[in-house]
Amino acid sequence: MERKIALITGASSGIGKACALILAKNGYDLIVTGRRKERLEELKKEVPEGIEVLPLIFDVRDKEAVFQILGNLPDRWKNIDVLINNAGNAHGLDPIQTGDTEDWDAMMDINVKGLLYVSKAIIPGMTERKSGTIINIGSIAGKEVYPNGNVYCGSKHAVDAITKGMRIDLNPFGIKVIGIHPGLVETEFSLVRFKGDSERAEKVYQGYQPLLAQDIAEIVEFCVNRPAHVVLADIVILPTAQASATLVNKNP
Ligand code: NDP
Ligand code: 8X3
Repeated sequence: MERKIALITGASSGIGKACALILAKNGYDLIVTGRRKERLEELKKEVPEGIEVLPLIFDVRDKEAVFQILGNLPDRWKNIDVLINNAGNAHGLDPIQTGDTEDWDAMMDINVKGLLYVSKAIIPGMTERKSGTIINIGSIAGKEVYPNGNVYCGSKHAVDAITKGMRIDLNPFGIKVIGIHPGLVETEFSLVRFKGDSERAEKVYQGYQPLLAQDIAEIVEFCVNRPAHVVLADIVILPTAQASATLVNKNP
């Protein structure tokens, strides 16, 4: 029997990388994407023997590159069973009145439009085969809004709405659409949000036990191993210390 194929965007670090590795352990061959080629080449060395990995280097904002690369996959890689739309980040944490338009562009272009472009490239194969699973990584920021989170929260609310829309439109094709919405996960996320300020980034995860990327990967593993008639449509996962987007029980 042919092995299943998963495509994970943003697999060069954090949640995406953990998802790639756990799916490899579950026997999936992997298409892994991101901008950092060397990271994706490294990931190839970490998968169990026999698992095949195809790294694809592109920026999800680059519509032409997305369609050119994903539209011309080698035949062996065309039948994607699981798509994980994970690539994304926050850029800045500023009040709306002083927010930087470049940060706004980055968040909307990567988190929302990038997800749409990749999905548009992959969905036709799924509708044709009448099977597939799409997992969109949203956020607690897509369920709630917090101070200075304005545009990032907007981008993740969009991901939540698009996920629901995908579930409705793809329902006649038997395609599962899943939204996973994590709270605080210790990854490179805050380092990117705070533009390389590692001291500020580390503080986000101090004084409590944040989620680990592996925790999200285990949810993904559970989702893809459900029987054909079961879809976990919408999942919010928080660290035990986090009660809401803004309430974290630090140093109890
Ligand atoms: P990381 O910064 O560790 O990973 C982000 C990934 O996205 C990287 O692999 C990066 O790859 C990729 N990426 C970013 N921008 C682009 C781009 N323009 N084109 C292609 N790939 C890109 O953060 P996380 O693992 O935490 O984030 C993964 C997802 O989880 C994001 O959507 C984030 O919003 C979401 N999330 C994170 C939470 C957290 O607390 N960490 C909580 C809730 C949701 P590269 O740089 O190589 O291109
Ligand atoms: C990442 C989690 O709370 O920083 O989406 O928005 S948060």
